[in-house]
Amino acid sequence: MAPLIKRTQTAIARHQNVSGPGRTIIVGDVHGCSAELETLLDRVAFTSGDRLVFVGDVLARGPDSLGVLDIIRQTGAILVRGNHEQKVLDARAPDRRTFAGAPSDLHRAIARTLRPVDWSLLESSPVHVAFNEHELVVVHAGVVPGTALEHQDFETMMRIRTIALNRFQVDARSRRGRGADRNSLSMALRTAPQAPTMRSRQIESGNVLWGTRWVGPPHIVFGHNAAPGLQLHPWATGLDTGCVYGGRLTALVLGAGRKVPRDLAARRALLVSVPARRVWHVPDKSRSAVTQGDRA
Ligand SMILES: [Mn+2]
Repeated sequence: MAPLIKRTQTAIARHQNVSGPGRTIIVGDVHGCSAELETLLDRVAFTSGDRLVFVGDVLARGPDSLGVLDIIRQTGAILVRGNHEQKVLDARAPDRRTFAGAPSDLHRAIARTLRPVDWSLLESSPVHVAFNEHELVVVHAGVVPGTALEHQDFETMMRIRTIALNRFQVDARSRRGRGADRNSLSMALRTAPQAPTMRSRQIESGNVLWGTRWVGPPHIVFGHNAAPGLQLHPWATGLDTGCVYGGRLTALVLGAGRKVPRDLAARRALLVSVPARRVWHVPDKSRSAVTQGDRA
C-alpha cells in the first residue's frame, strides 16, 4: 500500500527502534488502569522486539495515569493522541487550545502532576499513525467516511463516534485559523477547511457508528467509544472495551506483515483482553443522554 498519510517524525523515530520481525500490539483505552495494562502485557507475552501502540486516552479517570505513562516510555511504545491527552495539553496552554471550552478541573489536576518526560511524550504524540505493512491506520476516535485521510480534521479524529447519514456536513465547522498545537501536529496532516468536525453533543440520535460506513483500505484501528463495546466492522476495529468503567482492556495482536482479517472469527482470534480489577470510574449520566458522549 502506498503511504496514505505521512507518519510524524516521532512515529518514524520510534519505528526505527523496532528490531526484528516482532508483532504489532495495539492497545485500547487504558485511562490510567496500569495494573490491567501490566496484566495485558503479560498475557500477550510482550517482548522488546514487539511494537506496542496505544490508541490514546491512556490517562485520566483511572487510578494511575503516571504509571501508564511510565509503561509507555519503558516499552518504547507509540502513543496516538486521544482527546484526554489533548485536554491535558490544552490545560497547559489555554491560549492555543484545540478543543472549545475551558479545560476541566480533572485535566488541570493531571497537568499539575506531569513530569517533563510526560510532557515530551504527550507533545510528541501523533494524531494518527499509518502502519503500511499491516495496511492499517491507528487513530483515537475515527475518521469521517467518504473523506480522504489527508483531509480529515484533527479534532474529528480525536472525537468522532457516529455520523448523521443524512446531514453529516451540517455539523461541519472550519478548523482554519485555530492552529492549536501547530508544532507537534504540523507533520501529521493538512487540515482541509471543508473537513467536517463532529461535535459529540451536537450529534442527533439515529446516527450510525462511523466505522460502519468506512471503506478501506486502510483498516482503521481506534478506541474512544466504550458504550458500544468492541467494534468489529469490515474496515474498522474499535478496541475501547471500557476498562476504566469496569469492563475490559483489549489488544489487537498482529504478526509481522499481517493484515487485519476481514473474517470476524479470524479477527477475534487476534484479540486479547483482560478484565478490569474494579469499576474505577462511573460515567456522568447527565452528560451522556444522546451520545454516551463522555464515557470514552
Ligand atoms: Mn476518547
